[in-house]
Amino acid sequence: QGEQAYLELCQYVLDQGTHKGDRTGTGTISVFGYQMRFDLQQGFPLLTTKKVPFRLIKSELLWFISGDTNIQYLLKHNNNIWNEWPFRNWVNSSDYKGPDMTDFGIRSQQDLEFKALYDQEMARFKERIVQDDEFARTYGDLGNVYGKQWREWQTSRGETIDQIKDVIEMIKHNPDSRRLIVSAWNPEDISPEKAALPPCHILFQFYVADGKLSCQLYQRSGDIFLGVPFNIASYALLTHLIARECGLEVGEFIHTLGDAHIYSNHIEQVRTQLARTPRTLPTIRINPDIDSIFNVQMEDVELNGYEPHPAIKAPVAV
Ligand code: DHF
Ligand code: TMP
Repeated sequence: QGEQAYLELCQYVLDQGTHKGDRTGTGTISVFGYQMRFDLQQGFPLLTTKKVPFRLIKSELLWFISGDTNIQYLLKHNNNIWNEWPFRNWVNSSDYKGPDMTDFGIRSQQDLEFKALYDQEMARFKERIVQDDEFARTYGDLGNVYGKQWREWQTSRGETIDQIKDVIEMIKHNPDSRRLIVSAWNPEDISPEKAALPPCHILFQFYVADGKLSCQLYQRSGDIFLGVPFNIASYALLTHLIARECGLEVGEFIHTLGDAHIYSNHIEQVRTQLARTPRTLPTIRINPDIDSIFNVQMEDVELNGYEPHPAIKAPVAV
């Protein structure tokens, strides 16, 4: 069963990982280079050993596919997973006049009084992003992140490339191609001014054999407890959507990780999860009337038979 591959990764990093500092100052246990395989015929790989909010994975993927990079879309879908990064740009800007929010990620975990202040500023920020389009344009945009790179890659000649549209055409017309690739990593675009967070899932490749579509992702950096469960389900869903559009069955999702790490403040949570027994994987159903991946709406993707263990909370490292 697919979930086992994830639990083995967790155990492997706990057993074999080295302590390593990181950009956020949190500290991690980390390994370099790891691969998991998920047979998508065996069920949809949404973890059952903790509840993973599929609704958030779905709206994030539809946001990428639409080419949008502004968190206003996510907030309108009640999705808060990307708030911290544009918020950081806002509180570091000269327009921000509120209380000092330096290192809000770490401080809000250590200082309850500060956390109350942070929660209040974050609530104000979110409200303004939703209500004030002008403010959202300036402070809600993550820059050159997935949506932009997938749908409107900027070329040096000032043109744009729609990598998703192109790869779908290639899968339909030249399925044996060994160049079925979408890349999100552009060395020109990784400076903090151009992207709030340089892409973590950098490159993916499709493969067609025996009427089945497989997908392999290279992820340069993986937060094993929080990000990776989302990433697995997100790419599995993308593979389902593209397979359906191309008249193919689903094959495997292969997840290749570079720096695979467990943050030091997630270790207890990982141990709790490892003590649980995986359940039957859910399945997904995509509305058969959908003619293009670009027209998929939230209600067109339905998750069935998901009966996970309870959610496990953990702070996200900013
Ligand atoms: N930074 C770090 N340090 N780790 C990440 O996983 C990460 N992921 C990003 C952006 N930056 C990141 C985008 N994806 C959550 C999951 C995925 C994600 C961001 C955040 C998260 O916090 N998940 C919670 C539930 C959150 C909620 O219910 O709103 C979880 O328990 O899965
Ligand atoms: P980094 O840019 O210093 O590698 O920090 C990014 C962190 O976010 C790192 O812990 C990996 C994590 N991450 C994921 O695991 N999955 C994701 O989809 C994203 C956006 C981030």
